[in-house]
Amino acid sequence: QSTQRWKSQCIYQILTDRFAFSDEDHSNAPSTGRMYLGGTWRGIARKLDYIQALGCTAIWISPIVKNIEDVTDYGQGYHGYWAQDLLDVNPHFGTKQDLIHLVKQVHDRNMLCMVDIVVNHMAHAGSGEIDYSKYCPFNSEADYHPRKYVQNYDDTVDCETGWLGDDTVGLMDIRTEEPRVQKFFQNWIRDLVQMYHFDGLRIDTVKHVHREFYPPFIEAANVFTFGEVFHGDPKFVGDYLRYMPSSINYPLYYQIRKAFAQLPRMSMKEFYEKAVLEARANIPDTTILGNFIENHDVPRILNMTSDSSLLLNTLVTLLYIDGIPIVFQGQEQMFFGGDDPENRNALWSSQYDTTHFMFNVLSKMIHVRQSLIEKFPDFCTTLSRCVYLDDYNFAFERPGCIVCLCNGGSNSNFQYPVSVSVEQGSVARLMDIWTEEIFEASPSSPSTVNLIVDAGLPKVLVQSSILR
Ligand code: ABC
Ligand code: CA
Repeated sequence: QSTQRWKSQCIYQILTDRFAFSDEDHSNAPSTGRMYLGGTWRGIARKLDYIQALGCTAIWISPIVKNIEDVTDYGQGYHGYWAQDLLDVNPHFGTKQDLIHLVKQVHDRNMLCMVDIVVNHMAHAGSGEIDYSKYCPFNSEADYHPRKYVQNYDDTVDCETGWLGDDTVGLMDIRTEEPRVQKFFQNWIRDLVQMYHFDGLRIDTVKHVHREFYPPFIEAANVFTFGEVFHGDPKFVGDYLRYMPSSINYPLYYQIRKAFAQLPRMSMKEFYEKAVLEARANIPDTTILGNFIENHDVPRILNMTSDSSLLLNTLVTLLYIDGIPIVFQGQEQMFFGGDDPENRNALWSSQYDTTHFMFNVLSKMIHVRQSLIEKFPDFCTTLSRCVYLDDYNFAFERPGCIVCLCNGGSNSNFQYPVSVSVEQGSVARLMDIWTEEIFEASPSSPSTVNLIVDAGLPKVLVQSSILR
């Protein structure tokens, strides 16, 4: 039932160092770069109103363990992925008490908390000799694979036993195939989840640990889990889903990029074939995947296209297509940074503006989604059904709504008929969530409404009772 509950969430991805300060906002404080900037767990707890105003019901926070303190050419471990001590927390983010307090605050609001974790590696700055004694618990050379950087991500052995990173920061690859190491991790995750009462995990670098590691690990964690399988091929990702409940949806991400954000844009017919049909053919349940259009590893959408219609279409896709939507902090303030670290700018620079146009657009879409889930309990488990498709338009139905996507851009206009299934005995009244225009379908079934797509904008039409 934990999985069922996760399916109905809208997750907000937080970079703990770059979300909020403990005590008050300093909108002019530094907000870019590769050094710690000062965000904390208390800061997150203080800003839960903001996240709830947006409509998100769960948060995903950065890895919590103590990282190496070195200042490297890639800066500091502000993101949390450069572990040194798995049994201690990152002092830059706060104390154990602060973290317990945060999760409690989250639960008091009936929200969920997912924690990011890394089992693949610890980190070492530079190419020099390694002082193993400073690592916990893996404090001997024998705990790691020999230093040899991953060359070929498509070679399983290289990918699983090689080191990520380079001579600036080497990610010391732990011998996760050894039973004693696995035993440690199983106890570690059980204790960690119990101590802080986390509701879910996001497992980092999934491709870099052999698959058999995961089932007993996830069983010990005993909470819902997304794996970060960084790969665009649904077949590749689907294979991992035999070992873990869910994955971050990179296959969908790449198709969204190709259809809306990169030139030449692929047709919506191809989008439907790849993002919907091919995904379903390879992934047992696409409604369980973690959908995103931005995260801390990829450029933001506005970095790839400046067309606001296309941007809005990606957001509508994120929120209404099969799967669990994940909003990355800053999306609601129209951040536009490119590759890391530009995509990781701190949110305080936005002054947490809840009157921002995009904050309100997103908030509306997220709240409508939540209302649909309340009214139609099968919303989250029902696959979208295509009701119209051409080169530039793809419309689909999910319980209580019809969603129209268009990738013609803001200079395009279209008109097309969509047949609406009319509930027995009643007349379907569909309302556009933006214009509140009503589309009435007559009881003769199937009946058709004529849709006008203005300026390439997406449409969300819901049963009118949803908006009341
Ligand atoms: C630092 C600097 C960077 C610098 C880098 C060398 O070092 O910040 O500017 O370029 C953490 C930090 C990073 C840091 C790294 C390394 O550590 O956040 O700032 O980069 O020190 C996860 C996390 C990520 C985290 C780590 C490490 C792992 O989300 O934030 O990084 O704990 C690979 C891994 C993946 C990892 C990702 C960053 O790198 O598999 O787990 N993410 C291909 C490969 C992927 C590869 C990806 C990106 O490129 O297949 O395995 O991800 O390098 C599609 C294909 C895909 C393909 C893409 C590009 O094209 O289908 O397979 O992905 O079509
Ligand atoms: Ca490994």
